[in-house]
Amino acid sequence: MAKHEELPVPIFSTLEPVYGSGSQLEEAEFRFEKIKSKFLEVFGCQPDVYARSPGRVNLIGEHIDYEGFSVLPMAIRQDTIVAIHKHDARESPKLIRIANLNEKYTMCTYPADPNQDIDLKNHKWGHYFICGYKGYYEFAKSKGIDVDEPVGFDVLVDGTVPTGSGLSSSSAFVCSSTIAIMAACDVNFPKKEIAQLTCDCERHIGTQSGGMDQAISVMAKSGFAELIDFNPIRATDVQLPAGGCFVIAHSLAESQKAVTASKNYNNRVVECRLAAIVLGIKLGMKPQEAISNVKTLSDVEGLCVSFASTRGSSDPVLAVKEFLSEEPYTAEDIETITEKNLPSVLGYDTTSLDVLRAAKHFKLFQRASHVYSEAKRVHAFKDTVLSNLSDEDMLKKLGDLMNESHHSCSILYECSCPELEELVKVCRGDKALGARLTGAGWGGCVVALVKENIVLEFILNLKESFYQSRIEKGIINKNDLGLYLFASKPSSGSAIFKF
Ligand code: NG1
Repeated sequence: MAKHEELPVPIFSTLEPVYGSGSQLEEAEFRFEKIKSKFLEVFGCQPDVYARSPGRVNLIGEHIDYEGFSVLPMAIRQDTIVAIHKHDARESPKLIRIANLNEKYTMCTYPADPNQDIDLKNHKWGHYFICGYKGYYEFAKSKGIDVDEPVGFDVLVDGTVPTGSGLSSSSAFVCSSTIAIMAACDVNFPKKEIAQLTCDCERHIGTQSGGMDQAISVMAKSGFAELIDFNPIRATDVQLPAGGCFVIAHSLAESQKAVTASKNYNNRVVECRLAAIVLGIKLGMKPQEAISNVKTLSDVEGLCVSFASTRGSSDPVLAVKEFLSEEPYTAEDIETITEKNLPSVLGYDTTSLDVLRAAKHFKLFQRASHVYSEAKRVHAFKDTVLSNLSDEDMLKKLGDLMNESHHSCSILYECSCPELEELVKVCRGDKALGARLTGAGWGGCVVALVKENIVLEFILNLKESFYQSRIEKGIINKNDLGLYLFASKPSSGSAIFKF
């Protein structure tokens, strides 16, 4: 039997396989009816096909996917649905019109040219669909698929993943867009190829993303978290222990990842790359060899482990401690080691040049220490789940690993913020076994591991101790609390609906 990830995205003619039964199914039926009638109202026709992709919560393994290390997320039930109608080749003008069920997002219109540039300086919500559109054409071209002349598309989007929350609303949108375009063009591919393709698509928005979010959104399986490996992308089911439940709570600080990329997300990608090159050189590579061949910390992990073995250990952090300075590096400090200026070390890549312009210094020791230790925690998490420990002990150990991960994100990677710190503290005070920021950070959500039998009490306490004052200040509406604070079970991945 073909492996789950080798199969194409499933095509369903009813909602049950994805939305189950009961109130969740009723909600989904209502939602699809609304999408259908809004589509008719805006575009005067019915959608040909619908695609859905879920958001995700990362349980452990933060900021290491772009360094080539495995991560452990699960899909959540909140998702993005994209309804699409492909125009006939004779119709003109050939435009892509993208509307949203939420009227806060006004219609975006783009030409049908798949080679168009995305105007990154003028950020618009519709850009995420165009990421999928451009990426799909590039992929089809690279596979030698005969794509017809570009035509117009009418598109309606409805998303329930809270934006800027670290739950990857952006990937849910990019994945559902790409899959909707594929479905409208009558093609489908193995999920693992779509996971890679959608990761490449999302980079058109200007972030040097790692691939975790797209991989879990496309390949998730109901009831399981997934251990995601990269190069090549692979997903292994992880059955979480009984008696535990993950609660997701929004810090109410919105993280604007694409807008702050040069100071935050892309800055860390560049710092890791520089740390890897410096380690490579210190561990015996010639500067030019390291610049040409070392892209990520996983590329020099072997060298670091060999060094550690001379000290009777297998921990790459030993090499970090030996060869990187705790003091932040200036550009000049690094250039002395690389014997080349940083723009050339980074291949004059535009997003990296933006990082260099915005950075005062580079914390190579701290970033590399986080990445190697976090990569180890992911495997410790998976090994704990597979161990013979009792459910009780297993949950405690998983909680400890989540707490350690948060500490590392906060202190070494500096991707937390005051609201996240407060919320993590409140969760731990309210009997969470572990709590950590999830996703890119700098705002967004916390994920807390809680015993199933106290989930309701935990949520009520959190409401009192974190959200009530914010409701009173008018930061959020009391009736919207369910969007910001909820328990989640692992949901299923992308799907296509043709009714
Ligand atoms: P968010 O911003 O939470 O969707 C981002 C990246 C991930 C990963 C995490 C940090 C994108 C689409 N996603 O997630 O690949 O690097 O940060 O672990 O950029």
